[in-house]
Amino acid sequence: MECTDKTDIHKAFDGERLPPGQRETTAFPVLSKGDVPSWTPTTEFRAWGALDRDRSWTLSEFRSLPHETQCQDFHCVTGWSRLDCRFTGVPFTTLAERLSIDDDVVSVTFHALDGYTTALPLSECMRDDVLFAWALDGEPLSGPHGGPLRVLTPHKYAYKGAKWVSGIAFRTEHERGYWERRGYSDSANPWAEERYA
Ligand SMILES: Nc1nc2c(c(=O)[nH]1)N[C@H]1C(S)=C(S)[C@@H](COP(=O)(O)O)O[C@H]1N2
Ligand SMILES: [Mo]
Repeated sequence: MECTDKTDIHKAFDGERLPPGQRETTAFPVLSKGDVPSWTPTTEFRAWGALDRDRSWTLSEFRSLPHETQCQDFHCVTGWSRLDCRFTGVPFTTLAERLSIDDDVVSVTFHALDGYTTALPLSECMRDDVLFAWALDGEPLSGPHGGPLRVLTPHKYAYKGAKWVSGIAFRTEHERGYWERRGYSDSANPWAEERYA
């Protein structure tokens, strides 16, 4: 399968491929704050906030947006990294091109069906490797790993990537997410070992 390689992004962070304090695993552990929520047939992915108008996509509409398969590394703040994950999905930048984002937007909050939230500055979202993905290694993303739709943020610890993502809010002020309010770093750069606030 054709795969755009994003496994060299560590160079831009002056770091090794395996960030400090991480160990490589070939397993893919599941880390969720609670049970796997269900995506019902009426659930839509929504974009709202400081936009010219709110937008929504059904899952099939979302999957018909321009998408690609990327090779990405995945770094969990608890110390494991899974290298060479092949995720298929829509880049944040592709979605952003279809929105009219107000000039005063500074931050995006990602909302998930389990009540989880996480947020990133808009500038840290505007990367083609920030992916809304529905497949891993050629298979549909499993429920425990965030299927049918999750976010990947390979430039951050993985808690910045919301599983079961149901929407994104464009905000004129940054707000902290679920783990960020509970002591985890808001900047979450793996190569600077920004684990805790
Ligand atoms: N909606 C939601 N997204 C989430 C979480 C969660 O509990 N709920 N956990 C985060 C954390 S802490 C990590 S490390 C990764 C884990 O992804 P995985 O279970 O696919 O390994 O998802 C992140 N995204
Ligand atoms: Mo995590």
